[in-house]
Amino acid sequence: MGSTACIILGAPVQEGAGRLGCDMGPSAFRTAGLVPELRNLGYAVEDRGNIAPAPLRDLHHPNRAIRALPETVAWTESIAKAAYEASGDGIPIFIGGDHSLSAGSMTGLARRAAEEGREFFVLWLDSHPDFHTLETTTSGNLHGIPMAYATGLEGFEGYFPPVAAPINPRNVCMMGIRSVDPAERAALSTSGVTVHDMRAIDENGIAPLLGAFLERVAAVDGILHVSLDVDFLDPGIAPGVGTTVPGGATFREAHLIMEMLHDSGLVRSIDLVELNPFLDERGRTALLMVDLVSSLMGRRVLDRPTQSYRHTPKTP
Ligand code: 6HN
Ligand code: MN
Ligand code: MN
Ligand code: MN
Repeated sequence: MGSTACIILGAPVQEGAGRLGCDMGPSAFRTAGLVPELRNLGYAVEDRGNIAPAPLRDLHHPNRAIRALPETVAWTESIAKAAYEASGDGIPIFIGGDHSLSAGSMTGLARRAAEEGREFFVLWLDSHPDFHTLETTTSGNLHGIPMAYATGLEGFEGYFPPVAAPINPRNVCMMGIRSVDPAERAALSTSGVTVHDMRAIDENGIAPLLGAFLERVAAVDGILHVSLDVDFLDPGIAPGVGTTVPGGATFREAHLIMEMLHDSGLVRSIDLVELNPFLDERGRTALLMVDLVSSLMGRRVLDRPTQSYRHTPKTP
């Protein structure tokens, strides 16, 4: 990834979350030094500023729980467009913004991958699967729907933009899952999505689980997108998020994932979502997220790659 450009795209969407504050996320990522950190690693960095939502349309859904449908749809439209465009220019890094931004980023990126004739994969790092449809959400918070939408589940037609290239659920690997609503559990069980909950991480460790997935991506020369929700991390190290769930990934587990991802050479785009600076403590969550990105983009402790479960890229 060293010679590639990083394209920073701010997406200050907060309407998908249950509480306000994620609109300050892009500023916090910039304040925490994301751009200089990437430049220090040798990347050319282009910060394209913040995306604006498309014009609002008057939309109503029979599920009365749903909140901010026109706003979330408008953001999805504009983010998908920006994602599609940026993916032709370098490695897009979306700084959110709540997780509804991934409805746009993943569909725009998957469309690009399909046009290139490449298989699109997603590593989903979150305590939640975000696998609700518009029918099944009970909170009505639309940061709970992006994976269902991007994998082409039914019920979004007529509201959200049509999905040009639905992601194959078999190409999705979720890690860190520990809060699943009943309707999500039912939908996941027949979906083909690989779900590694916290118990799977406790019993196996990160390396074999992630290593097996990376081998699958590499085997077909796939394109890998990483979607990192702050609440994947344990609240003790990452308090700056509205949906904390106890028992999350440790500092060491999260860094190991990032280092393995870098060594794989497979990552082509990243979402950094759900950072809520209003809930953070002196910027520590923002700084930790930037620290993780640094590992993902190539910072090393020693001048050698990780020793095990290393995918050797076909072209050095
Ligand atoms: N996130 N499943 C819950 C809901 O309200 O639908 C939580 C969603 C969390 C969303 O993690 O981005
Ligand atoms: Mn109305
Ligand atoms: Mn999420
Ligand atoms: Mn989450």
